[in-house]
Amino acid sequence: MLTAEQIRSFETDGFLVLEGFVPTERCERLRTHTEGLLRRIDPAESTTVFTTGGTQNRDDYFLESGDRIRFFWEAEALDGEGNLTRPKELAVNKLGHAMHDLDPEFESFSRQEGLAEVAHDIGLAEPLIVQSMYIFKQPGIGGEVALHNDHSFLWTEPMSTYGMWFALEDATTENGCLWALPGGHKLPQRARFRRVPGGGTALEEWGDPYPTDGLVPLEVPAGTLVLLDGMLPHGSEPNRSERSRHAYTLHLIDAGSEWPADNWLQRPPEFPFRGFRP
Ligand SMILES: O=C(O)CCC(=O)C(=O)O
Repeated sequence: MLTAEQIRSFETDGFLVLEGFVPTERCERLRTHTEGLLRRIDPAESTTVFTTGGTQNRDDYFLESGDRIRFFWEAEALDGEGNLTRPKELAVNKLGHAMHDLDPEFESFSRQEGLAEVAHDIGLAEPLIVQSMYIFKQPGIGGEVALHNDHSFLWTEPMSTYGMWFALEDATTENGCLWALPGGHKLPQRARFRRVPGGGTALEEWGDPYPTDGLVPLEVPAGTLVLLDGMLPHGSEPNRSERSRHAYTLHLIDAGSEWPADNWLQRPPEFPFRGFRP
């Protein structure tokens, strides 16, 4: 699926941009389907917001979402009492984290032709999809995603975490595209997010912060697939523009690696992680 040159580029940079991987009509179909899901959510279900930065102590509503489909609000969409200040469709930060196993439309997008081959080409002998997220990056209030690597949040022994990030809309520096540090996947691990005894989670950090010199914007059209090494520092800026920047992500690990019991995301034994086969 990938050429030797593309694999070399992924290994050198820690990311690879594949424009035109998904037909734009398929992106539009997923966006329309998700609009339907948003229409059906009940805002009374939760006041949980999703922001990054700080110690990231997540609540049970978040921690129980590994085998469900839950929604998380933008911080700027709620007032001091937790009331929505805008229509719910323009207030959700993201959906997560098991759409790929629970919703037929997401399931077929997540297991579309070509992805198993791509996962194999970047080094996953037996890929498992551990989570999915639909990220809205709402107009005006889409929150920043602080510079991080995905292995900090989805830890395996040894490191076998990879991300597949699909642009469902054009992503530019105006509406909060991804930024990445080419070659930064070779820097040492410097953080780990995990469940802590007594409940909740914490982000432990050590060593030097990631350098920000050398970060590059990944401005990509809808239909682009961006592959991310689990060690690669990446993030995105707030969206202060009038245009949304919808994206869908899958995170993968290798079945041969160990998934620690204190990772935030846990599945019951009767609902294990699955790979790309339907
Ligand atoms: O879409 C974004 O803005 C950030 C997504 C991200 O960092 C991730 O999926 O790991």
